[in-house]
Amino acid sequence: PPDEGQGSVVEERQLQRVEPPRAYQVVMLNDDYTPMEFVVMVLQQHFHHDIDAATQIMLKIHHEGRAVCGVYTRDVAATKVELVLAAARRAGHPLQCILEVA
Ligand code: NFA
Repeated sequence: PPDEGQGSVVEERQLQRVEPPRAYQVVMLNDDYTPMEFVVMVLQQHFHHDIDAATQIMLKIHHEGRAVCGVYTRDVAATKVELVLAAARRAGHPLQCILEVA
């Protein structure tokens, strides 16, 4: 077996192959009450879309019922869902978003 003592960084990488982390998508759902402007703001502030991309995603949700807001590792995606739901509740809107395995 290769020498594992005093191993170089290159050797360590060859010995420890790891799977990439599973990807999770944050999916936002349509409702009849949340203002379009609020959804666009959330998409800009929490998912870093510019105003044009945020508007397109908001309209896709409005017309198709749902759209992917972003794809992240599990912890980052779960935190985004919590922050978005907290912002929506705070503003009094029923906006929903969920995690899905990408
Ligand atoms: N359907 C909402 C409205 O007409 C807008 C909306 C878009 C809500 C995307 C939730 C998600 N005010």
